[in-house]
Amino acid sequence: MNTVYIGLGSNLSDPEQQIKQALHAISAMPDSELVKTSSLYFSRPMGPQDQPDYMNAVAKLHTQLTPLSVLDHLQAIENKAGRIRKENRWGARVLDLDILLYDQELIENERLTVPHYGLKAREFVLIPLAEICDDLVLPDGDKIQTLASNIPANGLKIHSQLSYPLQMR
Ligand code: ROI
Repeated sequence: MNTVYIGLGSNLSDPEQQIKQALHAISAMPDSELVKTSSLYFSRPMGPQDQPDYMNAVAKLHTQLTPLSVLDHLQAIENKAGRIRKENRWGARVLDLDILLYDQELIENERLTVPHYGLKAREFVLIPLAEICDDLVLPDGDKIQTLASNIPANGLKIHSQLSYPLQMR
């Protein structure tokens, strides 16, 4: 059994619903169990500011799938949501699903870098991670609680709870 943390983000096409639907799809992944979700957060865009605010959340998954198989499933969920790949790397997106951590593994290949390269610089990742796992330690020994309490919140705020099992509209 492996523990995977997934970052979810959306700023187009009803972001709240995109994130709820994505969590529902993640909960249906084979050989996996969605064990915890953070609150749903409002966040200011990182990168170009001429795009809508984001909704972000993180989820904790137990899985028997390999990292690349998890990635395949997440990309299929993104594609189903209408995500167009090769769009502006820093631009608005319907749905972004990132593998943040896979156990304590360090993964570096052409499809995947874990821990996620942006993890330590993103308040919309660190603060929700600290919410659901306050004793989490990164592979390099950094404590999530320390990182989360030292990063500027940049307007990040809780929008609503994501109770699980999810209430689908
Ligand atoms: N900014 C915020 N606030 N949330 C995101 O999920 C997000 N995702 C991105 C970029 C464009 C870096 N900015 C973001 O990919």
